[in-house]
Amino acid sequence: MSPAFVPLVFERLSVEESRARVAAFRELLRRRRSVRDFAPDPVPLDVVDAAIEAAGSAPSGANRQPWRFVVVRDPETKRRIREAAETEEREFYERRAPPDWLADLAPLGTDWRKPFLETAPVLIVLFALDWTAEPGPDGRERRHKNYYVQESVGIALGLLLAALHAAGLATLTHTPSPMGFLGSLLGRPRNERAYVLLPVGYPAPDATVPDIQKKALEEIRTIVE
Ligand code: IYR
Repeated sequence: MSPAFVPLVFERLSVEESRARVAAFRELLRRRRSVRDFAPDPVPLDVVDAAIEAAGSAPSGANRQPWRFVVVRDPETKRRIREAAETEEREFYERRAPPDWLADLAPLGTDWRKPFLETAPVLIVLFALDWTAEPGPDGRERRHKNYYVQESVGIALGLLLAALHAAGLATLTHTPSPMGFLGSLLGRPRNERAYVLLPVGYPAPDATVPDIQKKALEEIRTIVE
């Protein structure tokens, strides 16, 4: 089967316009911070949905779109997620984490307690799909493999963080380790692997963030010419 093609929709910008737009985008993204103190105020579901649609525009291996975004708003489910996450995190901070790792985390002021998992009005659990179950010719379930799943889901996550930030919402990129409890707690199918847990909401009025810096351009960019 030959693929169908359509004309590309593309607006070529002047260099001045490019500069202005990328500078505005950079300044917007520079104000994004990982937030751990949330206000309990609800967030509009349609805003979250639009951000998920933005994330779903990400490129992916063979356009297989190997992701599922589970939006948790139920307080009881959030409570159970907090309980399970804190059990794992307590084990991490008190036993599993090597001293070097704990030293690297010290400037962030984190510990095993995760109250934000209940305070934030929304938790988005992003699942990565290593394969998709499809009925084969014999009617039995067949595994259709996905490609570059880590890369694809990582790109979608980046777009989701940017979209939620652009919408004026705060997030935390939270990875309780291990995250297997999320699939069972949320009743997800076997092919879905928890990738990240994002509390989403408005920051508490007295929220603080660690005084940390991003690397300068000279530290992260090398030119070959
Ligand atoms: N998952 C733990 C520990 C943690 C690990 C890294 I790497 C961080 O950048 C932040 C935290 C926690 O969420 O506290």
